[in-house]
Amino acid sequence: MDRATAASIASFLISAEVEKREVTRITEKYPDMSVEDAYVVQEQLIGIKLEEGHQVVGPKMGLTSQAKMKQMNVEEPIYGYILDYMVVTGGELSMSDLIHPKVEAEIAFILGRDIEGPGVTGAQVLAATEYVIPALEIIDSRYENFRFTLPDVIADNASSSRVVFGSTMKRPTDMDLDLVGVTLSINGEIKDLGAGAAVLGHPANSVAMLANMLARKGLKLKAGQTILTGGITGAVMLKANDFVSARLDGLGTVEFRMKE
Ligand code: OOG
Ligand code: MG
Repeated sequence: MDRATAASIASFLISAEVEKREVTRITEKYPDMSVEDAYVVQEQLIGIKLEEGHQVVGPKMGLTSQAKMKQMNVEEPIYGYILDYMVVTGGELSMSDLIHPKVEAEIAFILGRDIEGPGVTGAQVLAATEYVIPALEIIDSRYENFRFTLPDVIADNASSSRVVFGSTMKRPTDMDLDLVGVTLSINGEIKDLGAGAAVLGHPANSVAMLANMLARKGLKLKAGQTILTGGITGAVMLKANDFVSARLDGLGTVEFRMKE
């Protein structure tokens, strides 16, 4: 796929996001788009966002648990980027700003030092991490019914849309992140649950994999970045007036309200 085609696909996906409408998946028109092509589209998409004045909060991992891979019918983890305008403050989101949002509970890592692959291990990630915090990620695939192939979802910046961070900050070495139990509730009813180990055995392994994937492009994780490690629970569909709350053992609660 040439750069011009990649750039036009990136603009198309951004317009779907901005106009809040679902589009047909890219691989319908470009069945040969590879995973590698899709990351070129994603790179162009992020490039456009940066030109518009947005900033990267950090890269994120997606499809890192069996629950998520099964739910979305894909077989390997992917990465995308969280940008500054996606971070929700004030505990409220509007349904009218989004297409067909879903929510998932995650653990986020705030890096104290750069991490550069290849060959990064989970232990190295823990040593380079300043804090871990709880997060609710709101994903909003630009594709009809969240139906996509691996290249489609990569091109679409891994369905990134919004994120709510909790306020509990813990040193990652002060807890067993694989054993952190998580419940995801909507309007007081538990919709899904899991443990940190759902994410590649340990959420630090997700950050390590991310560093190693970025290394293939000559990129690294940077001190100060906040990194989402991937949904521990499956993603749950949202509707107006939902009150969403996740509890993570030792990491407190993170919540938000979905307005009309
Ligand atoms: C892709 C987004 C994946 C995660 O945590 O697994 C993701 C999707 O399911 O639409 O953010
Ligand atoms: Mg996610």
